[in-house]
Amino acid sequence: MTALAGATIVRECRICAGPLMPVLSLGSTPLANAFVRPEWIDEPEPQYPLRVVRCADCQLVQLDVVVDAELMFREYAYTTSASPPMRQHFEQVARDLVARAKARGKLVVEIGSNDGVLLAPLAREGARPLGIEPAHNQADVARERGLETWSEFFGPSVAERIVETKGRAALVIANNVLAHMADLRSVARALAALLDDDALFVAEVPYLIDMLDGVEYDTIYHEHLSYYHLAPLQRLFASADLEVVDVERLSTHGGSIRIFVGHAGRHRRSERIQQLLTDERARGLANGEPYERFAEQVDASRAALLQLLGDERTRGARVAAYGASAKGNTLLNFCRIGADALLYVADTTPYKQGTLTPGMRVPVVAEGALDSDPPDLLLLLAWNYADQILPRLRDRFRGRFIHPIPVAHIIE
Ligand code: DWN
Ligand code: ZN
Repeated sequence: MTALAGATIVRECRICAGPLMPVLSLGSTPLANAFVRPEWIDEPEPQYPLRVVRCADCQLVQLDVVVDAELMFREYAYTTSASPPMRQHFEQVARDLVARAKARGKLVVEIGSNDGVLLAPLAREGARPLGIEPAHNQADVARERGLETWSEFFGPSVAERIVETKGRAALVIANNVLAHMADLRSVARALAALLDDDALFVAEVPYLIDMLDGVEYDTIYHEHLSYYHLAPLQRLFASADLEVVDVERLSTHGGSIRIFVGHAGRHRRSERIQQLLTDERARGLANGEPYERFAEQVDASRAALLQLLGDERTRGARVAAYGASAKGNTLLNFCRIGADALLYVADTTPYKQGTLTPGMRVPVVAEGALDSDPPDLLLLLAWNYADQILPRLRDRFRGRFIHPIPVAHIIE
């Protein structure tokens, strides 16, 4: 490990300690959720190298620059409830998982519970939910809603305290948070201690294969330390005598997998595990070729987006963006698209409105700007919700959309 102010450079794989090989560099960027408030505009924004590497042994794709978790997650702009599709998604997740884990009346722990978007439906399904959420601002919102939440980073000592005070859990859930965790092996050990004998750990993580296929380079930012496929996850959980027993593919966040994990030997193992492992092997990830292709596609994607924006501006089009997502900030910074090219970014999250995007400093505004200052084109920075956003915005926005990936294209 090597020090860098506010960050650490790691030299070995976070799952198996194997050697790391380069995949792609996206330059240096500020933190993707570090929206700049007006009173901070004269302050420098810390930037950190955004470098993707892969393990030569277990093949985990990961970042080798790890920004301190305290800097990224204690105060957190991303508010899950601000995205209506995620609210619906988590209603369904609560119904399905409480039934599958037979968790009615039992302790269900959610790691990374944000503003309680899943804790609330878990309670309605009759479980006894406990949220673990390091971001004080988000944990406060959940507590105000009457949802018990501890403002902590999950790990062995938190697991121990939960077991001491509440017993072991029937179900532990971690959605879109395993990618944020640096010390994966101690998290796996903590899960082993927290799970009851026949309990399940269920996690949703963005899927590496979907990122590669969709050229979703914008999902790379410092919060996302790992870009998972199933094979390295299996190895991680085996290190704590846990076993991945089922897997599903999901469309959320540009393509994710949901893994089901239990104590080794306690559950029937789904055939879907072997199928997905076979598919993954057929990709030839170990020979590096898919990553070389990805790096070329990323450069081509940036060039195509800049060309399209340049052509439209030459024609006099007024362009704004929609969805001040974290991934949008990777995209804007990597492509160097700033306030000279975009009027604003409209977003439903009150916390982000009135700020500037990190790095490129485009003003973030409420959706009302689409009426008061209508653009001709909207660059979709939350393309993962295109199917929901486009029909909804049609009432108030008559212009065209730019969908930035895999290759920038216009949607009329
Ligand atoms: O892991 C992470 C993922 C899951 O969520 C985090 N590290 C941070 C976050 O990533 P993101 O910010 O790229 O996620 P979203 O969900 O794509 O962000 C969408 C943004 O767009 C939010 O700021 C909300 C906003 N939005 C909107 O303005 N109108 C979203 C919808 C659906 C809308 O209709
Ligand atoms: Zn490894």
